[in-house]
Amino acid sequence: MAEPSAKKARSEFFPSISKIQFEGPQSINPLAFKYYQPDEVIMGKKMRDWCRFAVSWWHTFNGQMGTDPFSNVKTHLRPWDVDGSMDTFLTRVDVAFEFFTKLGVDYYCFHDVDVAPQGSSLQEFQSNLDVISDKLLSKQKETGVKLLWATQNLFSHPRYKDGAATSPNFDSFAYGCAQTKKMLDVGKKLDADTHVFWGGREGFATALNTKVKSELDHMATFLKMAVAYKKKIGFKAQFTIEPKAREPTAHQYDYDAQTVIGFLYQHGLENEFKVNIEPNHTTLAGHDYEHDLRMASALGMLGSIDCNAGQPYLGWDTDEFPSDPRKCLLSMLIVVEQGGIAPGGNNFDCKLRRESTDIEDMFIAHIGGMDCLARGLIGACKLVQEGLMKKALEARYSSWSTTALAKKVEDGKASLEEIEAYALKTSEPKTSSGKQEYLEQLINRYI
Ligand code: XLS
Ligand code: NI
Ligand code: NI
Repeated sequence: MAEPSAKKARSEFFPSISKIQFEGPQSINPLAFKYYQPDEVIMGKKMRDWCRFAVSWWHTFNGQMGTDPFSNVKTHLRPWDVDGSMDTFLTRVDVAFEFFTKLGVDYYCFHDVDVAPQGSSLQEFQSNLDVISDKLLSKQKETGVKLLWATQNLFSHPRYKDGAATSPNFDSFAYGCAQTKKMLDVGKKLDADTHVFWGGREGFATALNTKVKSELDHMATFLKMAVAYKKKIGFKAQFTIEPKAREPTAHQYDYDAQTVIGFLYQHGLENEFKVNIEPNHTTLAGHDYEHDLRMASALGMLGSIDCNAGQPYLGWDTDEFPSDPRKCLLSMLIVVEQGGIAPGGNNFDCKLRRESTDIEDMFIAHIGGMDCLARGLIGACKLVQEGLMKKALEARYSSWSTTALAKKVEDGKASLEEIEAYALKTSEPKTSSGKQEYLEQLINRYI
């Protein structure tokens, strides 16, 4: 397959935009950072290493580009979106790396189908991926931009209409395995830090036609084979599963963080996978924005973040750029408390609104998201360093550290009988205030 012409490869796709600079919180320039200073060290780490920002290929370069459930006609018309040829896909690599470099982002992520045309057979798709990944590799070397994660799209093609790892059709399952194997090879070639498994259509529309137990067992087997292959080829990436409660199926298996973590333990996969949390999915599960980040982190399973936001008035996966400082503070607080997010990161599984049609909006959206999370990081570090929240938390649980029997309970060495004896000789418990309003007021100090 021919490389794009030298003229195309050299040309600038964003000629009016130069490298985005930090101008400080007083700046009103939408094309400048107000908070994000990549090399600024805060609590022992550079901001870039706390945040590990990544651009998502599918929403930014060739996703649905302004389509929504009510129109598949694109509103984001880009000059490089010529056709479905290899030439167009190769040009997009130049577009993408110019974008990453000007934005100053260290990572990117993609699905197989985002970067290469599928052609008319699996063989053709694989060889297209070989050509494209050669170019991605040389661009990575040239720019220093790295791959946060790659994944296989096992949900768009009609063969996956009933799922892939949980398909009732074995051949669809087999195609899903082939795509996965190939993407593990590509991930290794491009030195990806993690590898994401989003279940896509792993779930069911109705239980009336579904062998639920067999499907779940097939999914576990699929994941085990992926682990085995990863080890065989010496691919070091952290595997993650991305939970999602709804969409596309009415009943998604990977409902939320705790469901996925339970599944991993059930199948002895808890040391092989972590979770990639998308807060927009968390809200679809009926939880608060940062709930799954909190649960996953508390259980030592938070591996990476698809940092986006939903639209509560719509109730579907709208993939908006994060712009709420309170939510960003609470998310970054979890990252700071667990000491970082590496080898995962914050990838923008976010898309411009259908109405946002200017090319510069691509930059403004990412700058806004990066800045909002950087601001959250700064606030979170201050909150942790000042220690007031921790003090309130410790006070609330103090009886667990001041009572000898409580320690025995935590060590799993106490019996119900001895606790009964303790309760019988202890006067009515004096509980303390939960201090929710105080803490809500306190949090606002760091936003
Ligand atoms: C879809 C998911 C998807 C994953 C990657 O809702 O968020 O974009 O992040 O397959
Ligand atoms: Ni996602
Ligand atoms: Ni999503």
